[in-house]
Amino acid sequence: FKIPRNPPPTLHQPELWSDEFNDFICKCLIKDFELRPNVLDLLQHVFIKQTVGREKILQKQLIELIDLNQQIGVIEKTRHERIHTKKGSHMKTQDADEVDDLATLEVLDENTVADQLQNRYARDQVYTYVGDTLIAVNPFHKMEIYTPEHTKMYIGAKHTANPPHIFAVADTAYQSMVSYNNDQCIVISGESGAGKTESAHLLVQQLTVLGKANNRTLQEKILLVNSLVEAFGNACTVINDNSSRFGKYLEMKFNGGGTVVGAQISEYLLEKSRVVHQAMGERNFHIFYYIYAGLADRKKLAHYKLSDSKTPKYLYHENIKLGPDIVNNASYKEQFDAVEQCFKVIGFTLEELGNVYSTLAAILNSGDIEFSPVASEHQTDKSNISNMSVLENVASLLRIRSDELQEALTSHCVVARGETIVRPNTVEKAVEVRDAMGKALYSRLFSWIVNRINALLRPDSQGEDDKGLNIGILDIFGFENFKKNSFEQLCINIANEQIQFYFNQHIFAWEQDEYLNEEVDARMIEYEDNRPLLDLFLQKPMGMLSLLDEESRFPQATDQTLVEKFEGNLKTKSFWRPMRVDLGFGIHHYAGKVIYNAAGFLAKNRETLPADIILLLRSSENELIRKLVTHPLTRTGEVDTTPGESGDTPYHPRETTNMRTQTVASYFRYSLMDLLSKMVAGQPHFVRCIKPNNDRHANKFDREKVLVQLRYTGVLETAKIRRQGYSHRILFANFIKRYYLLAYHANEEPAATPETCAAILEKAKLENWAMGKTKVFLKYYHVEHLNLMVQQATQRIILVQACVRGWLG
Ligand code: AD9
Ligand code: MG
Repeated sequence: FKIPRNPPPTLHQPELWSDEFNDFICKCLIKDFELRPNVLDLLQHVFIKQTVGREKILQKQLIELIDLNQQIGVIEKTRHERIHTKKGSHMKTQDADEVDDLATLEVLDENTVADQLQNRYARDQVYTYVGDTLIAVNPFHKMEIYTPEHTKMYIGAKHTANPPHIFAVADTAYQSMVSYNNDQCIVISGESGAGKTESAHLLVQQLTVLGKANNRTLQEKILLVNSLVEAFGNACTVINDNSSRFGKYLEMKFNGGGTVVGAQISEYLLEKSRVVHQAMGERNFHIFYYIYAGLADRKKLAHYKLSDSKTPKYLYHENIKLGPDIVNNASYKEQFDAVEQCFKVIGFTLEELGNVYSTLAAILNSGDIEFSPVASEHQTDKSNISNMSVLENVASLLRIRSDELQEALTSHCVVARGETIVRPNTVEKAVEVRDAMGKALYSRLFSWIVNRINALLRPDSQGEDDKGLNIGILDIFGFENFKKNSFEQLCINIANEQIQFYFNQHIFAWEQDEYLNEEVDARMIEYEDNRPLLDLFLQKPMGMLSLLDEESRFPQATDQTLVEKFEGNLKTKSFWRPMRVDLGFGIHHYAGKVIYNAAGFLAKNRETLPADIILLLRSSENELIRKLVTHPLTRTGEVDTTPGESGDTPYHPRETTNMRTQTVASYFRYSLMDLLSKMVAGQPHFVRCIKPNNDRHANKFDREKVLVQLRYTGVLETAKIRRQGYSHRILFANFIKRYYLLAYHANEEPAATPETCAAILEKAKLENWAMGKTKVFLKYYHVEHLNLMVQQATQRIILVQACVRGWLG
């Protein structure tokens, strides 16, 4: 930047300045560019009239002022300083035509956007703004940009003062919560392995600092929550070694003063089928490996009826054939210690921990129960347990009677004409019941842990009058497209479809509606509306999930009749039947075409835990097991989101009258609605994660791959609407309440009219805003500028007062 040779003309009476003073002002300006308006204003309002001939005193006072200013931290680093000193030597400097915000690009097309991202990525600048949305390209290597210095650097700083960063998103959400006194929600999206979960961690990390958790323990606990639930809810997939297999909405709770006071998590749709079966190249949930290795390390395997020489079936896969592969894995052992530490710090008791381990061990053992067919007089479809010792082990871990377990696995009761008849289970059916038990125990255990965490981190003093504020962070499983896609992928992809819809609504639809209503002139942007696709899935009664439910009610239905039903009813281009794929059907998702295989859809959707098993588990002498099945009619993982009545354990699964018939699909629909209702309550912020390549390589930018993601996430359209549109719409009265200080005296009460608003905006020297019928329409950078001005005005008042007090005293 250029040092002004002469003071700007806005200053009164520059001819009165001596050369010496002139020089000094120039030095001040060099010392800190951003301070300029402060210095000028102060000169104008406070000093000028009385300072002719008193330059020396003034110099001294200005130096004090600058020091004070620096202490308060008002001063922002200039761009110049930032690029050359802050980032350290490994960072290459930014090219002149590179921009931090894509919405400011002069040429706005796909290639320019891709070029920008690629060049930035090449010099490890993985974050880029598109207006107020953040794009995060996965670096796939550790970066030195999350240090305590960075944390500090992004607190209360203007977006343009620092390079784009995930910490800035946390800051915007926090400042917005504090300034406007409303809830915020940060939505992180992107395909599997794009970096959502990592981003969520970083947000929580920054928010705990912003929320000045004065209670160190609380801060520590909140930071551990993510690691703990991820040990239970994440697993290694072919795409991501730490793939989230559930959706997570973490709400950080703040009091009215902006101090963090607690946290709550909601979990959605744990992919529990993984407990009993993993696709090629994939693994079970992390915790099973951790506990297996950890218990071996402590010589406790025998206590939990596990053996280090024989891998439990549920953990067995092509790379791990032998128990020792797991038990000798040092990293698993470390992780086990870490998980245990998390449990303890968060506040779980040793007894609870022991119960959790027994439950996990029982699940692992149950996978090894084997059945063999028994030929009886009339039929051959009875089954028997071929390894009774394993059954005994499971029963002892679950603290139930083994003969009853045997019966519950190998037979079932049917009620016919008022009479209860016991029918034998085929081997196939027995295996199904065994697996259903493992899945149900695991997902209920997961829900119990989440609810326990919530009870331990619930803010204690939030009464009716102090509802408090919260910032929610949504991190779900990303869009998936495998070689073979099943019911789980369908659910995951529908959830992503819904999040995309939510994004579109906020960025495009609602914004454009409001222009029309408020008669504001703004160019409409074309965007890909995925509403028809959501209808295809969720509409009643002819949407895909409804059809699936309907078919699940027919005992004679098969996966084949299901696909035929889809084909007969879903008349849209987004659905088709591919040739030569039995049970196959294709969906054209917003993020691409996926071929699903309907094999097992009906069974997965119906999936109920037999009443016999539930009754048996309710008789357990283990308190935890009893708790997990206290409400016998609930479906697995189903948790009421309203707080329970009893204080001790808030695990209160939702009970409805038709639970027995509730399917996975209808629960899924309910969960999605529940999630949305939480999100809609807050002001949203978006983080779009981009995966630069499929090989998880650092420094590899697969341009085609990125382009596809830019297309389906609507980055280009977002940039356009952010440049042309107005992301903030504030009612006149609210706008004036917050910003009148910039144009009026503190004791004035200007009328809530468009004229007052315009006066403030003009005083702030802003351009390109628009005035609606009831609201002021602002661009995202206007708001940032206004907020900073309010902050500076307030601080300036403090400074001037301090100076005046200094002269007088
Ligand atoms: V999934 O939908 O849950 O399968 P995510 O959550 O989008 O997926 P995740 O955050 O787990 O992806 O990131 C995948 C991997 O990318 C991580 O395990 C890291 O190795 C890597 N990653 C992601 N973000 C960063 C980062 N900011 N710095 C360094 C990162 N590495
Ligand atoms: Mg994840």
